[in-house]
Amino acid sequence: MGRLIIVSNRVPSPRERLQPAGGLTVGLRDAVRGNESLWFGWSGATTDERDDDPLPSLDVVEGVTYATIDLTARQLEGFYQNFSNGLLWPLCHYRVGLMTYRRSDWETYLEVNALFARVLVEQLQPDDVIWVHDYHLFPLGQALRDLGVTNRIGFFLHIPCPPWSLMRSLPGADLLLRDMEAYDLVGVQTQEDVENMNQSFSLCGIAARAQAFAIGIDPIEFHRQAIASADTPAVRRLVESLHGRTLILGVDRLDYSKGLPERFAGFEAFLERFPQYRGKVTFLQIAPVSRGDVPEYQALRRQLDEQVGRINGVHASYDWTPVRYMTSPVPRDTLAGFYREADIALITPLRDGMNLVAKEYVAAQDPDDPGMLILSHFAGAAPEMMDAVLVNPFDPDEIADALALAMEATRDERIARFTPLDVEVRRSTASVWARDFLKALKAGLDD
Ligand code: GDG
Repeated sequence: MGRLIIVSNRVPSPRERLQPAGGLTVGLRDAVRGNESLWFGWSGATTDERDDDPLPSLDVVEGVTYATIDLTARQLEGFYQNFSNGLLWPLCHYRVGLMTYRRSDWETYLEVNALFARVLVEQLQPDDVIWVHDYHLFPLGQALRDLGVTNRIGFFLHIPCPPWSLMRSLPGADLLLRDMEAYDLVGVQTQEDVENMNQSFSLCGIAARAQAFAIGIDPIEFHRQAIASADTPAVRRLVESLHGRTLILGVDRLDYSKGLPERFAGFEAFLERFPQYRGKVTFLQIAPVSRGDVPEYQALRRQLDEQVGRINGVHASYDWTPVRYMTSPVPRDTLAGFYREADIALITPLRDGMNLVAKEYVAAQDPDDPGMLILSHFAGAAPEMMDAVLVNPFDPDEIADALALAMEATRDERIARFTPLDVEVRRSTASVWARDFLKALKAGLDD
């Protein structure tokens, strides 16, 4: 059996190599374990301009070889900050108004993909199976084919795929999509993404087809972590600080796709329309800063600082602060304990590929006394989680009504909603996702 080659812009940090944290690293842990594997990508560091292709630095941890290269500051800016995060990210999250397009960034994006291909090809063996991840690397498969690579190559898009009517806002979108013909399998998160991507393929006359593979988490491990954390100082301090108030929790990277201003507006509408709950609830929003060097993210951060300050200024009393807002990250085990203590999770992205936070919240609950999940229709997780309280995050009153419903739910009502969610989260795990994708990618190879 050939090796599994994983390619993603960032590879797990040395710490994550031993202790996988996110969906991608958790999902691939089983796939890479017991199989000779190589994980290739950017090191996270920058280097001076150079003429020659870099040699990757190699690190072997538990049988997995991590091969990484540095990028120059110019490559990082054009490929990563500008084209990937300043253009493809908003486009794929249906926010064309936030896109910034420059031809030079598109060229740098292609240049870095071609560089990745040239460095990777030196590492390849004939029966390796290659799995490319996410929007940074759309053209990588074609760049590898151009170098004569005939191995199986699969691609998975972690973020949403918009319909062609939006996709075509990107100058050269058809060229980007045409490169997908190089892949033997194109995976996306949801059926809606499949329909959108296949529509673009058909309209552009591209002979590729997408399939849905919903990513998940490791629910057994996360449940264990949540229970283990309950008795730690941080979780105890949070619980004591609530003085018996209901805890509403939000956890998101500080990103405009996550709908944070809309969520705060919804919480404010809740305080105004349901005054009986004033002083009885605490909304804790954890929003670690992300992509802080992109101007749109800086503007969002300023907007949230102002909005939270204003809500607390207007609604707080001398012994109650309605919103607790923090932009520094919380350690993962502590986070698991916070989820378990939260009575309500408020997860309202405007668009999200999947949203693993919703699945982590469910996995962390006590099945005999579970909390309530309020989830946006526009999370990729929503079609799998129809028993959550689903909301349209653009309507603050709908968020307010959902919060009131969650506040009033009896234990039986909470259990009735929770049980099917729990079944789904335990069924559609990260390892099932990786296994199903790789099975489809390798189909026919073993015959
Ligand atoms: C992309 C897609 C898709 C958050 N705050 C802290 C923290 N987190 C962790 C959460 C969760 C992860 O970050 C976020 O995952 P999501 O799936 O919710 O969102 P993205 O980061 O946008 O991920 C998304 C995903 O890829 C996988 O395909 O689901 O749609 O956008 O695991 O727990 N972790 C720690 N401290 C924090 O403060 N330790």
